[in-house]
Amino acid sequence: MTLKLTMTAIALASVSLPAMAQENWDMPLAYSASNYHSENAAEFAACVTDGTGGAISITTHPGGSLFGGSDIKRAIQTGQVPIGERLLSAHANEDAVFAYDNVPFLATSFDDAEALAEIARPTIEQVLAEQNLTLLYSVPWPPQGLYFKKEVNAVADMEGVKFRSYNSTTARLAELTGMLPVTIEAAEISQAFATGVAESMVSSGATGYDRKVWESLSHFYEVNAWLPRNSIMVNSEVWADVSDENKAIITGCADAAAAAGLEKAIAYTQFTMDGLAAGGMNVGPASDTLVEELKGIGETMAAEWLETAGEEGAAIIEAFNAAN
Ligand code: PCA
Repeated sequence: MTLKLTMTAIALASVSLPAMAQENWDMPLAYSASNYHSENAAEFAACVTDGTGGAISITTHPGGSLFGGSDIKRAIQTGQVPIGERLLSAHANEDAVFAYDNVPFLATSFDDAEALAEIARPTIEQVLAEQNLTLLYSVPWPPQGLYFKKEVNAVADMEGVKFRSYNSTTARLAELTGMLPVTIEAAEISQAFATGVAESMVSSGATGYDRKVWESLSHFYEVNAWLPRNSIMVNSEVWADVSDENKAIITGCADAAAAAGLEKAIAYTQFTMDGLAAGGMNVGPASDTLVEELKGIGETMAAEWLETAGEEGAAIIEAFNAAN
């Protein structure tokens, strides 16, 4: 009797299966599983999987395990994966406007970073659309500060230091401060610092904490230079095939993830700075001299960005300044 019932259930299930299209979406992430961006993406994935009743089931792959950070955007564009997360500013070589969130000292608080992202969003969406990508949501990193393995009180102290960069803006910062940039993904930095390939970086307390950089570095200077963002994008052809009903569910999950991600970023800021200090690092504000010098360099970088980002870039900055 039981067997018969089970067999009937199997028969029914197999009859009804073809009618219910089920898709599995692999979602590559570049950062460690314990980082709040990755945790947030996992919650987003669960929201979509539950919300669509399993019709679209998303599986996250953190830590660069499916694709490394530098390959994720192309993988989504070309349909190797339907969805993924990427630090868009690392693609400023494709369109300078992608680095709007790396203009030094433009937006230095979470509130300002959100306002700037809101203003830039239509432009970013348009550029992404031309690349077969649809933006779902973006989440900020905490404010960017400077890491060293020695005390640094002025730009002169940075001369010749090997500097880990994560995009062209950070590489340019290294050049303008006399350092030697080498591009390394976050997933690889613990090793880079341990082996001496790099001995400095600009990043958040979050990334230093995630990668336990106190094992190699000694100082974190709060600079609040900018708050770069991770963007979650879906392949536009895949998106076009999603039913209107599921699109609404995914967009709802994306809006919730944007809000939750922001809250997580804010909470993670102090938590990770405390964690760096607990690991033995000197954590504190940069000296007045260093801040002044960095602001001068920041002006140069902002002017350079405006030159390459053209009218679209200028319009974003003007709208932001007008609102602030
Ligand atoms: N962490 C990322 C990007 C910005 C940040 O805070 C990184 O260092 O790669």
